[in-house]
Amino acid sequence: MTSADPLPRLVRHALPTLHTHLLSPQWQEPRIGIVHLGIGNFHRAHQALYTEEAMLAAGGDWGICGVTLQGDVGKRDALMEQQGLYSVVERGPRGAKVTVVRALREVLAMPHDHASLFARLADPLVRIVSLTVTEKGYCRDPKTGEVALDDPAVAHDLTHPLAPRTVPGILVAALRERRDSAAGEPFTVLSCDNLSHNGAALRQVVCSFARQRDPELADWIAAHVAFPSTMVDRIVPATTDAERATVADATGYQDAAPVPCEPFRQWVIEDRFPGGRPAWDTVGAQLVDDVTPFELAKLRMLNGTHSTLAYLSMLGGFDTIDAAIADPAMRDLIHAMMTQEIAPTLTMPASFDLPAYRDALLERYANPALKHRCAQIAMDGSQKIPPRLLATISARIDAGQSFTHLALAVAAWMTFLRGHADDDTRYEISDPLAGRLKTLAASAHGEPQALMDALLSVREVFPADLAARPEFRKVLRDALQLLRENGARGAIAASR
Ligand code: CS2
Repeated sequence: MTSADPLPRLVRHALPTLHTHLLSPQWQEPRIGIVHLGIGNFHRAHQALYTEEAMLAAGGDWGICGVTLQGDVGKRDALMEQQGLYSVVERGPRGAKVTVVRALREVLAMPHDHASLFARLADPLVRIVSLTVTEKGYCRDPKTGEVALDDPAVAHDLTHPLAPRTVPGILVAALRERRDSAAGEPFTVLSCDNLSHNGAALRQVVCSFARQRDPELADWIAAHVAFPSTMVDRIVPATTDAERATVADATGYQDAAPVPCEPFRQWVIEDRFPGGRPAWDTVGAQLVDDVTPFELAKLRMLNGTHSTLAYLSMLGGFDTIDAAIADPAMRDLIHAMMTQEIAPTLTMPASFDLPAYRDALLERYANPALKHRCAQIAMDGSQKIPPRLLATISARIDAGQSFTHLALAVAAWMTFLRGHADDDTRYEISDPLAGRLKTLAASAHGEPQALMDALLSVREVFPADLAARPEFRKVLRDALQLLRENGARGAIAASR
């Protein structure tokens, strides 16, 4: 081969030459036992790896069929040309570790592969349907927790139940088939998104969708389908050419879809799987009765500070999380926010060390190799702000305690919606409510009180009772004023 020849593509018959990049040389191709909706980077660097390790440790047919719900045939084809193989590039302070993952057996793109997906979902070998579809994928009405009937995609699925496009529509159609099949056995539905009480939240959305058309089916789902909650954690940025180059150098193969991630990972799962599950507990996942304390700690400590870093950085001009946390004033602010405002709202099992959890987070953020872009975390703020920041603020107000740092984070999001940094650099706002939020923010012409009044009226984000609380309004207004007068960097310095 000359240097101009392209590298061969990563495919299964190359595996024997790749043993230094495999978790173990032994491998028996499993049949598909899991359908995963939302085959993004997170799943591929987290649950898919745990699942491969669990199969290596204890066997089982838990191969994965991954589904993209956005019609992303490019992603499907890239992964299928590699027969489902892809590499995880773990980037730590001591360099990169490349692992080729084999657990993914099939990739489908909805709506194109509708028939194949429903054939899979009807297969009794499929005992788990897991999801990473981001907050907006749940089509939830934030006021009631039920399916959002005013969402046009939900309305479509209710009138075309055999051609669903939404997550609740797909799950209900598949569960109906399972109920009516000879075995009559459902699958377990496993939400792996960053929502509070993600299993219960998904159960409510699915049951309320089913109830619209078929109350008996809704009752059957409520009685027979398990929706365990989980807390998932691993920082997984978007793929760049750097990963493709790292994989090519390390393996000599071309991987069109590698995934970067940090070395750390954690998974806490409620152990309710009537149809069985991979032996995730043997490979580091914690199987517990109640995931709530872990989920709240992660959402509030990690995701809450991540969003804070993201919005302050978009205004103040830090590109990546490691650059932001390297700023001493920003680090002090995030440390103080976790120590003084977030940690006291959490009730953890005795063995859980919150100060150590905080320090580990700060160290993870400082990872210089990861290059996690703030713009990525800043997406979908309308979905992320309530569980990550507002729930903590409500808990602080209820306890009569201060929340100035948390309010600064919300103020930074509101200010971010104007669409430019303090130095006037423009950026895009990516959010399901982007159009409305941008119009509301623009109508305030930068005036703190007007900006606050306009955005607090968005009920999808701010519950009426919180938006009306005088303590909240006062502290938030002061934070908006601070940002307006000093810019983000000045506000961060003033908050130390
Ligand atoms: C991040 C999360 O993009 C974001 O909003 O806060 O994806 C975060 O990296 C993960 O939840 C870490 O487990």
